[in-house]
Amino acid sequence: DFAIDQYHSEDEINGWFQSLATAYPDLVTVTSVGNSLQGRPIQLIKIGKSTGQPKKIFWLDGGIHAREWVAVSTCLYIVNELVMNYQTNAAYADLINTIDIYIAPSVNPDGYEYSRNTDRMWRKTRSGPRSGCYGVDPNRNWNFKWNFVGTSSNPCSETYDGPSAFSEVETQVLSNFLLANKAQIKAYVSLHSYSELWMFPWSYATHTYTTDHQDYVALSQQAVAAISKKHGTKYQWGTAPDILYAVGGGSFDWAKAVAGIKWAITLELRPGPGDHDNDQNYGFQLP
Ligand code: 0X9
Ligand code: ZN
Repeated sequence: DFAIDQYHSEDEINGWFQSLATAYPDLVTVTSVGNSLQGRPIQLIKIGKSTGQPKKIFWLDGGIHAREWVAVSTCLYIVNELVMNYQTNAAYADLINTIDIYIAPSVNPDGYEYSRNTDRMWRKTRSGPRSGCYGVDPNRNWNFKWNFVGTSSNPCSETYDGPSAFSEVETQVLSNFLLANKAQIKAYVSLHSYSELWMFPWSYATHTYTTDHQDYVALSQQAVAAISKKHGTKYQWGTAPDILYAVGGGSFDWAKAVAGIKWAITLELRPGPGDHDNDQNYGFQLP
């Protein structure tokens, strides 16, 4: 009775996760990485079969920007897909037996609820007011290249990076969780919208690449080919400054530089950026 083709509230998501934990106790564990400023749990669902040994972790999060609802829904879709088809899909079963998949679908829950109930285009957290304005951009608030580029020190800006790095309790608890589990986490993937982009470090400067850049190139080519094969959508790939714009204090540079996670990837989901795309005019407000 959980409609996977609809957008859902925090309460609905949490209720569904609890029911999955009850129905699939050997497959699903539900916990939280901590609470938001307004006291909402930042829910985390772990999908994996216990082997009695520490397993590698694949991390996926969504909703760091409040108005990017499809990022939340895509996390939920993946949860549903894995849990419901585990018994019949050998590839899923193999994945779930081998690694643990950690999915945090809505890592800015106060912002998400504010976007659902009050201001559809809300992006930031809900801290403040500072200078009469609310919120910090949680994808400018991490302590790597904080306040360096693509950011603002004005509390009224959409890309306000906060009074200090990790000023936001949401980025604090999330980063602490990632650090505590960094030995196991092999991939950090963060979902945003929109424009159909597949991005990897470094995002703080143009033409600035990691030492394993060739690994990222090879993976990205395979990934966008796989995406295209499914529905014909053409994702562009590259570093954020090379294909979008430079950003300091973002989560994925931090995941690579500070937590030392091998794969750190940010996607901009649908709709696409251009005229070729029938749904491009919806922007963040994808039906
Ligand atoms: O500006 C952003 O934070 C992202 N675009 S969005 O329209 N979803 O706001 C791009 C971020 C790319 N870089 C990192 N994630 N570090
Ligand atoms: Zn975003």
